[in-house]
Amino acid sequence: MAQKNGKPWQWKEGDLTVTRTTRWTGPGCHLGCGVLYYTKGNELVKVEGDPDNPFNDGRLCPRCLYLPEAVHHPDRLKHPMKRVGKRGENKWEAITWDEAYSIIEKNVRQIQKDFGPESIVGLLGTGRNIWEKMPKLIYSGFGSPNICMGFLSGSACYIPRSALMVAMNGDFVVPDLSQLHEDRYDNPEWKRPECIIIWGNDPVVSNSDGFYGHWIVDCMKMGSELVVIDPRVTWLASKAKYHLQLRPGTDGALALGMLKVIIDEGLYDQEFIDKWTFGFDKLKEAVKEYTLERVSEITWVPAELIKAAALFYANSKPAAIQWGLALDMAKEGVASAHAVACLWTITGNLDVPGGNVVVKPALGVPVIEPDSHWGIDDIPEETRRKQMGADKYPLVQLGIGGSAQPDQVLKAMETGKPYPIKMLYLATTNPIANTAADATRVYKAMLKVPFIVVADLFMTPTAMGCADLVLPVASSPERDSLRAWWRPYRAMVKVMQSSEDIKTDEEIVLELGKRLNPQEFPWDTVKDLFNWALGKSDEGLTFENLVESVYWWPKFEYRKYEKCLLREDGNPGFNTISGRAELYLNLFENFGIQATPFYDEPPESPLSRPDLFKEYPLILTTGARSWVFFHSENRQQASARQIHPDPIVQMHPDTAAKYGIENGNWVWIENHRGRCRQKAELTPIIDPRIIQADHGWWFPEKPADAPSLYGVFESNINNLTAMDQVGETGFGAPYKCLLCKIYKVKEGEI
Ligand SMILES: Nc1nc2c(c(=O)[nH]1)N[C@H]1C(S)=C(S)[C@@H](COP(=O)(O)OP(=O)(O)OC[C@H]3O[C@@H](n4cnc5c(=O)[nH]c(N)nc54)[C@H](O)[C@@H]3O)O[C@H]1N2
Ligand SMILES: Nc1nc2c(c(=O)[nH]1)N[C@H]1C(S)=C(S)[C@@H](COP(=O)(O)OP(=O)(O)OC[C@H]3O[C@@H](n4cnc5c(=O)[nH]c(N)nc54)[C@H](O)[C@@H]3O)O[C@H]1N2
Ligand SMILES: [Mo]
Repeated sequence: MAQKNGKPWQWKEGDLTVTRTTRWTGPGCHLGCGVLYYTKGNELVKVEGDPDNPFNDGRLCPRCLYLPEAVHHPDRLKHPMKRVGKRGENKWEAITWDEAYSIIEKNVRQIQKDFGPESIVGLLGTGRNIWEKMPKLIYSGFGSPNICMGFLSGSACYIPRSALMVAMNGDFVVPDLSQLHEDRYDNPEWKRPECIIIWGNDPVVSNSDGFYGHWIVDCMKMGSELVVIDPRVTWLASKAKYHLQLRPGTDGALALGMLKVIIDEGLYDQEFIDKWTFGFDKLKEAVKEYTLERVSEITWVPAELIKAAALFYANSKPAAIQWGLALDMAKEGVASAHAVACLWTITGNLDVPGGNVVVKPALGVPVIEPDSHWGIDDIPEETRRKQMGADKYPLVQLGIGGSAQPDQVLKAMETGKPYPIKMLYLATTNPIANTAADATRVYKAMLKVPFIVVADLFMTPTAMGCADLVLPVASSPERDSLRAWWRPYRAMVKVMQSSEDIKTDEEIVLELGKRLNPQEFPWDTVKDLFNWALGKSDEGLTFENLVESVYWWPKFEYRKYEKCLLREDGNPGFNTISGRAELYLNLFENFGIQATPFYDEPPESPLSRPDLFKEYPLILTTGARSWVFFHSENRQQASARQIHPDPIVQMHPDTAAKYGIENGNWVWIENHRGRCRQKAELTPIIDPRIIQADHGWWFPEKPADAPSLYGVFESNINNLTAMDQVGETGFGAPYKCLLCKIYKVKEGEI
């Protein structure tokens, strides 16, 4: 493969070596920005954005700029550790990797024999550098069909939207801000969207799901205008043409209302609908009841604003929608996502330049592409049928974003039914600090599981409280690896190693896999594994030439449904049952799930639970992203804590005044499940009827041993969230639309 970008990938500056490569995890991140690592031997001295990488164009966020502090942090785990005291007692013994692998191997074999491999569950966090590899270890190595996110109720992150996209289009769909082309905004085929809707997403802070938020800022500079749908006045909302400040959890109603406006005004693309979509009549029927008056009442957004935004979107050509987590974090998040996806479909913005385009893994290569089922074929059919939750939620069988349903895994841990859970293998997740709803319930259930392994960079509350074995993992600049989230393909090259006894996730997967099922792990080294995977494409890619070229964009095509590029049978159309983009979902109909989009009131809201609302009169949304933290990570870092020292609950000054709260006061946030304390930030950016609370807090500076576990239950907003309030698909959960009350923390309570 020719070097495409002309610049060297490594050079010397004085006594520093500079390496152009990709940063991904750990610590966590969803992107994979181009960086320049400045190293001196095994020291990472500084990190800069790579100005010659079209992905991020030299820009970086604080977490990357502060990376040397994270990598060289004294709290990094340095050796495999075996628990020698009781769980939570903080008594550990450093052991060798050989001993650690032997302990895992012994337990896996014993559980396979006594209970069956399905009694082992693999738990992952979000979008870190293991999603493509861990399944191979769980499926081919452990023989278990169960892998899911770390007790994330309803798999409520991207998976509800993914399930919808798979049913509706057979593939994933993303807004097209030129990121699929190496020449970016200069690409002759690309068009700048006239309108960009930002829906339940704060992209300049979160850069979520492989989407770099500043691409929106670039488009704004070139003239794109925004519609922002968010209960808070985010930075982008303050610059939007229309800001729809809705009640949390009512996105489905809003989208249905906008669809009705567009349909009533005849602003849909009749030709595209006739030729390429399925079920428009049923959609028309489904939106009828969502009149502007009714939708305005549900959502709190003025009717004329809903109408203006809908008209602006439908009249702009092209127009794109960038959506976010808030859609997933409603019980029927799948149905809300469905309504939003109907907007881009009926307006003819699907798979056109500057609209919402269909993306597939470019080359179908394991290890590098989002292919979370690498190894599933090694599991016998009989064991596969035992996937946790698949009997209750048939979509789980499709294996969208994992193969087990987290709420059902929890129930099995608690009850031993349908079969007991005997081992958890956690990599990239810290459930009791962050991922799990109902943190104490999950903690108690984990204590019942006899054998738990955690692979992490740092000791976490979950590892401290529950693990029997902790494996020390390498950070991003310490690992050779690969990265693709659609496009581009990127190499990550190891530039240093902070301590001798750490290993990369890839090494652990390979070495453990070789012990447990050698014929399925035939590679001698991780690089051999990468080259085997890359060799499966016809592009002449090798790990070595990808390192040298830094990145590689496979060609991207628009209107693929016309060009026979989407279906396996080689026909035109979409990769769905009808061959069309399905406004009415045949797949859902087949499983007895509602096939048209609908609105479902949050299970705990002023309308659905007026009884609860009397006692808990505020609406609680949680987890808006911080510039300096990735979920529960980075809390050890002085730089991050300087910017964001304490857990913050945002509230309007009028709300604060009502409860006698002043800026900076510690307050209790409470509902019928539990409470936690955070510091009040008075701000006019939020509606007085809503508060927004941080997620992911623990305090590395507080006592490690139980019951404190680094103060993990003190400020944990997931003391208030519930497991098992999931949608009819098994996906979606109301993490961002709850009820609560607030009151000041009394003196002496801290
Ligand atoms: N710095 C940083 N970046 C991250 C992460 C991180 O922890 N830190 N986490 C990563 C992960 S896993 C994810 S999933 C993404 C999430 O990133 P985003 O998709 O951007 O999600 P959030 O920041 O949680 O929320 C986005 C916006 O939704 C608004 N909101 C709250 N409730 C509702 C609602 O009911 N409806 C609507 N329409 N809006 C609502 C909030 O005010 C917020 O501004 O970020 C990723 N990127
Ligand atoms: N209330 C509320 N709760 C939420 C959310 C919310 O908005 N509100 N957001 C939810 C969402 S969207 C998600 S996706 C989950 C995310 O939750 P997770 O992805 O589970 O994130 P963490 O709990 O921070 O755990 C990540 C752990 O992985 C380690 N780590 C980082 N990089 C690597 C790596 O490369 N290898 C290994 N082995 N370990 C690594 C970190 O040190 C950290 O301890 O949280 C959810 N929790
Ligand atoms: Mo997420």
